[in-house]
Amino acid sequence: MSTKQELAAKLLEGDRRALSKAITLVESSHAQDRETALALLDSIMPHTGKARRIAISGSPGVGKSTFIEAFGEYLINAGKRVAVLSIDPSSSLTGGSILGDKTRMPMLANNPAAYVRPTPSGSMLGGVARRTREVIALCEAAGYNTILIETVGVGQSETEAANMSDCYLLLLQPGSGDSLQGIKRGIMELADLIIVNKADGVLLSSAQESATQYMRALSLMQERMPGWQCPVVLCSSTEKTGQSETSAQIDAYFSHAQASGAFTQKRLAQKLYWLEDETIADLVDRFKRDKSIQARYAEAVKQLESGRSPARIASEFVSLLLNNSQKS
Ligand SMILES: Nc1nc2c(ncn2[C@@H]2O[C@H](COP(=O)(O)OP(=O)(O)OP(=O)(O)O)[C@@H](O)[C@H]2O)c(=O)[nH]1
Ligand SMILES: [Mg+2]
Repeated sequence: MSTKQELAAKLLEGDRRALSKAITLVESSHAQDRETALALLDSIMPHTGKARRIAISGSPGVGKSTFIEAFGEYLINAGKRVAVLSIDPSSSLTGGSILGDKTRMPMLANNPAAYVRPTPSGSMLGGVARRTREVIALCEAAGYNTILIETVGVGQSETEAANMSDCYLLLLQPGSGDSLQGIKRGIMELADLIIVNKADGVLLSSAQESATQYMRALSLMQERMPGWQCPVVLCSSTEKTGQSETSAQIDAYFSHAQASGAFTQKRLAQKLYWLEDETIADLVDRFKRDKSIQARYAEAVKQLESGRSPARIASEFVSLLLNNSQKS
């Protein structure tokens, strides 16, 4: 694969090696790779956007990876091609949990109809989710029509996942009595579909009880999409029950979103968000890489010590950056 065109052509044929190579390219932190990555994204854009993008969220240990393995298998048996990605703010620091996920998803990791994204190599610049959007586009261009995005269930990754998916699945634990108390209302408000996982064995009756509680709580919340009352589904990812009900609810969700226009609206809003976020992240990258700004840093520290306003120095830095980019 010597040229960009060849890489794009192979990617569009669904070639896995080309997809891996393209992912490595967009995740590269080398400034010189960025232009190639952008050109690749330009050429594949017309072939993106047709997949269902589904976020899978829930607190650590709730069973997200096991759910993805079971549900992914169900989807593949129904003729879908499934790509599995993860948003993990720790991945660039620790080597990532997706390595672990590959062993937790043995069927998907070895199935030709599935692609489990490898651990991002090296540290990624910018926000945690920045490159995941681009990886989604690459997977879609390679013919994956269902994108499952696992999030780690904490903080920023939740909103990032909601910002790049069409449908947000929240996995919850069965729990008796006051199980609702531990769940942040904000997270529940993001959900388009709630799945009570581990509805098996000794946990089955408490799962049923929890489902009733969640439904009651949801009925008091505002609908996230007009006309869509977030359903609650019972599921066992280890016993492989509840996958067809999950799939039926997702189908119903997409039918409703498409018929009402909410789907198109959301996709456009997400593209706008992508544009803004990427503009800011790109500016930050350029700022951090700019040699003349780096050269002025030591001097700036001295100026701060002698009482100069940080706001003034920041404004000078920005002018310098803009002047430099005009020259280049
Ligand atoms: N009984 C039962 N156990 C399950 C089920 N799904 C997952 N588990 C178990 O729960 C544990 C955690 O599962 P994971 O799939 O790794 O959970 P996760 O949410 O991906 O965890 P993190 O990625 O670490 O946040 C494992 O021991 C699974 O075997 C289920 O449906 N029933
Ligand atoms: Mg996991």
